[in-house]
Amino acid sequence: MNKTLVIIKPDGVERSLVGRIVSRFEDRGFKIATGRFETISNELAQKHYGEHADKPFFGELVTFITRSPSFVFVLEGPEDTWSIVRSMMGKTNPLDSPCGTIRGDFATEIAENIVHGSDSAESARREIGIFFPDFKLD
Ligand code: FUP
Repeated sequence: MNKTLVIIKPDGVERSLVGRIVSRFEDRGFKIATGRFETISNELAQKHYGEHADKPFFGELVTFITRSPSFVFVLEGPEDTWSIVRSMMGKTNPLDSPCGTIRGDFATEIAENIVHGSDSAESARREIGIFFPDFKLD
């Protein structure tokens, strides 16, 4: 699997960080295969974050991700691109993320951690299917 789903979340778009974040991925050698700005609907948010439906932060998470446009895109690179993207993002909690990672450089709060990236090849297939159902995956 050489593609992954990345979302620059509402906080990243509101703070005008899209160009700087996309540049990091392009500098690394990845290509944007498709992408768009989109205010994520409640329905898509619930589907995308379905694994967290029973967590105490779920309501806040859905409210956050739907509050204004995100930049949602498919990133293409070498095999296991999802894993390289995850290492560039840092940890879920920005305070645990080293400088040099996206979350370590741009965020301080777990609830507003700037970026989403698929966490496995299976998640990448599932999430690309949710946001770009017509996108041809090989
Ligand atoms: P990640 O894969 O790093 O995006 O993290 P998770 O899938 O575990 O969590 C999804 C999102 O839920 C995170 F990006 C932020 C939010 N979250 C919280 O707000 N509080 C938590 O304790 C854990 C996650």
